[in-house]
Amino acid sequence: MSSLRSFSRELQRKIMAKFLAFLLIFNFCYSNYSNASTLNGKIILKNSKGELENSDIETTLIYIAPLKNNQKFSISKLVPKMEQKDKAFIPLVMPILVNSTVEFNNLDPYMHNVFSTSETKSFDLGLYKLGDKGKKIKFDKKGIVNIYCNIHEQMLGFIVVLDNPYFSMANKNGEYSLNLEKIPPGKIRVVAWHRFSGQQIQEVDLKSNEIKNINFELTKNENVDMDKLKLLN
Ligand SMILES: [Cu+2]
Repeated sequence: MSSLRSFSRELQRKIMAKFLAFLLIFNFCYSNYSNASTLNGKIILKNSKGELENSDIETTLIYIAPLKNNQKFSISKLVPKMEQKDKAFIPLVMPILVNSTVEFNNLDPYMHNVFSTSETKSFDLGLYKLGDKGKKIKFDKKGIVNIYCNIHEQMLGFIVVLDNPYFSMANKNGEYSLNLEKIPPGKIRVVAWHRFSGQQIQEVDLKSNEIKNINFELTKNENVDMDKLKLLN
């Protein structure tokens, strides 16, 4: 009996040792996998004549093209809001992670309607006025969704549905900063997108814990067909 007890103690000890070794290795791999790299940069926007045209530079989106490592990302609990104010969609360009839900609120004292006929997501929220409870749509496919109002022809917004959370809008000076936490070192593609210029791509060989500077110069094409904008695959 006592030999059986000591055998079982021995077994427990071995299992515990294996478990501790596993924890140690797991922790090592995981800490190697984490990456505190940051991308910073500046966007310059020019017109077709080559002159600086930075008036709507803050509508430039910077994102990381699809990563090849099947990483899964969790959706933020904060519901992003696209508002209708002074006959415009605010923000004009809204990047979100795929499967996020967006709330649409009318802040004007008159009716608006919100709809899209985009391949990525087509929907129609009908007419609604100030104070009507925010209407919500889930975007379950990546791509660019053009948003319109059928009362005010000039209203156009974009929801850009991306498959990773590494995205940022430029600020009024054209600067951006992207925290690349948890992207493993290796080659990534950084994309700058403006609705008038299409996309510009730069490949970056990312190392662990590095701060990199990537600048973009985009040229506007005022004749671009807004209904044919596409994301990079
Ligand atoms: Cu409207």
